[in-house]
Amino acid sequence: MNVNDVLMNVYGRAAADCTNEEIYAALLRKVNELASEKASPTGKKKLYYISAEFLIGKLLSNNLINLGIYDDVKNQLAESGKDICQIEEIENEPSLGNGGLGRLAACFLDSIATLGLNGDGIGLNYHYGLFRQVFRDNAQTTIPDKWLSENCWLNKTDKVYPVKFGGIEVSARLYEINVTGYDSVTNKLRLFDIEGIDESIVTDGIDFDKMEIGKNLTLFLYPDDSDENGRLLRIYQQYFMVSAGAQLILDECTARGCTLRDLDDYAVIQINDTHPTMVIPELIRLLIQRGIDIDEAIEIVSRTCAYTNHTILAEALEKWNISQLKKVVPQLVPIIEILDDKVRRKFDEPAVHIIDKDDRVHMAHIDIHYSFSVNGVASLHTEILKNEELNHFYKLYPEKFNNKTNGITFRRWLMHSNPELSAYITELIGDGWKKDADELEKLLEYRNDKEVLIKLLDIKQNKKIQLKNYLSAKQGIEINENSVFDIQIKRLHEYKRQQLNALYVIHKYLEIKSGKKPVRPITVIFGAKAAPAYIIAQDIIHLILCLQELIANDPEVKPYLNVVMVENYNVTLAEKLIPACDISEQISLASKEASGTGNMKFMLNGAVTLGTEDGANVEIHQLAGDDNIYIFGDDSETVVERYKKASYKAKEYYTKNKAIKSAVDFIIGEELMELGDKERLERLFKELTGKDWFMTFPDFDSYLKAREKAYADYEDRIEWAEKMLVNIAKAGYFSSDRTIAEYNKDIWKL
Ligand code: 26V
Repeated sequence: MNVNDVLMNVYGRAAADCTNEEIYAALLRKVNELASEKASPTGKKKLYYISAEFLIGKLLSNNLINLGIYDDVKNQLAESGKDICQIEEIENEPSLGNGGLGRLAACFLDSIATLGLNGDGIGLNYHYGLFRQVFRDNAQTTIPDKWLSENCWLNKTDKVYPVKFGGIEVSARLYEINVTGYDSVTNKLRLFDIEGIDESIVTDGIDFDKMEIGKNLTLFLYPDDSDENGRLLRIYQQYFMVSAGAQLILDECTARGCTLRDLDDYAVIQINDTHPTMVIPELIRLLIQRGIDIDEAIEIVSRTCAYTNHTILAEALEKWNISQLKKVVPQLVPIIEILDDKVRRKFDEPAVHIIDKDDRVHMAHIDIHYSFSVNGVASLHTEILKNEELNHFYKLYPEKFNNKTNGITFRRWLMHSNPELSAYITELIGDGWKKDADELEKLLEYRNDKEVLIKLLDIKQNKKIQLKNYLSAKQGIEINENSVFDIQIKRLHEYKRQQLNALYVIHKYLEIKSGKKPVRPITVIFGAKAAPAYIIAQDIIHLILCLQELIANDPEVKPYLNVVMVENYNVTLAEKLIPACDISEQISLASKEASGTGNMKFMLNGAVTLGTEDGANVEIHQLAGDDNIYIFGDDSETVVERYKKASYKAKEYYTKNKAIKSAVDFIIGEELMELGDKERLERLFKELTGKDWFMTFPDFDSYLKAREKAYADYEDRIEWAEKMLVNIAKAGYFSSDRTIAEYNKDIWKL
């Protein structure tokens, strides 16, 4: 592609005479064209990956990389005095996801296309996505995040499907985003939107009239569901997505020659968590409508659908009341009742029934009984599903259960976010790793090569300086590039235990105050959004922001400890933070984090993990080896036992352990009370000392010890660089290309 030709064509001016906005708009159109011209995979069978979230991130650079023209375009722009990074800044990031689950779906689309597999994503086109986070008075506030604009990657199609709810019918318009594979085919992300959407009904932050389904349906991702109308709206959204999706799937399959009875030869539907579960009864309903009897329809659909579980947290496993479903999707209720009835005839055990004694429909139970595959997302997670959470189901259907350890796309999380490291790896071992990530192991040859290790440290330092400059320019945050960067970025949830990290910060603050200074300054970086209705999560953000302010204004502590919480943490920020990280905080309560994928991104970029034996950390530990990771805390068996026995008493740890008591008391001590909100700080204090449901205290001592050990080891720079190298070399397993190849071999069989 000749950039100047493209621009001359559109504007009659060359790059040097165009604004960054103009260049972005023209490149977007041209790249979209090039992506569309690429072959699409063919073949009888097609995968449909249905998900309420696709956290795709910005697409310009990603597409340029996958089309193989990134360096060329970058150089051409540079010759005209234009910086591709500045042009990237113009693009809005679509916030079509909450966190890991949505980002995983995006990595998967990239790998599906890269492997040349015939598979599209199906989801929703939320106009405002997830909220944009703004800090005010040391607290999170939320505003709409308008990402759609004239210059975005969404292409309108002329396909429209009717979707009927109890009482109202809407039209689902299909939009598409090209998904480019790396040196491969182009697939599509298909997003449905209602025709009558009305952005003007949003008032006061992210509030809107939840009753106006015909106007609000696709405004936000996961609107606050703390009230009944919010919960109903989620059911509306889910049904809208799966009904339009099911119609699209049947249309496409019949066009390819499917007779419906052989649907599973033409389609495989991967259900991403329980949000798209209604696709099962909806497909059954549509097949019945087209003349197939119900028993056969159930068989056909069960052979076509596969389910992925992403969490064992009870509160995240969706259950809808029959009364809610009767209101929103009355046509599905008789089908769900028949599905439940069939289960009851076969199995007495109430734990596996679909409709429970309180008339609640357990969505995951529909998935497990009526799909042919059930998978967890990391080895430990799948074992816990089989032996604990879903044990009743595992006993019924052992053959359905399988593990697919998550992965990440190296195109975005190394080639794009860390071109310096990427180029150096290629210099050392050639570029075969870009297609076969296992080749990264060739780096091990250099683990004792001082010159290589020094170069790795140089690259890290460079990324730290880049982050420093970025945060300073964009958020007015100042950090010291010679400090150790210790980073925890992920959704805010008590099970992820940002509060444990915050207690460490308080502990360190008190140590410094008492004269014990760290050898090297420490920068603790947080990034996290909290659900608006999740009060304790908001309180934890408040605590961190208060600590940030307190420390920034304390000349005695400031030179040694810096705490910063970046605002509106998203994919774009992750791309800047991860390459600059020294220590990756993965400190969830063992058994609770299904997998984690940030942990893999950090590892790939040469950060060393400080973590519990949870989720994919277990596999990171096995691969990196004891010397190249800092593991602490109770293991999942201990934690599961402690929950079973209900034996945990936070108060006992609080009264007996001096370090815990001092750190926790500080939350309601005068320094923070002066700065912060009394109600919030007191509530958090009470939650920790009275309940601490995610067991922060039992792991506190071992966390301190492991973190101090990591900081001490960091001082031997060459030995540390070897740890970095081993982590990078062993990260190949976490390529989503490997994960997708496994899905295809074991489940999809495309
Ligand atoms: C959802 C909710 C919604 C209601 C409030 C509490 C709550 C807590 C957790 C969730 C998680 C939903 C599923 C999810 O996002 N799981 C994440 O999936 C990632 C990809 O597999 C995985 O890496 C993360 O460990 C897992 O938490």
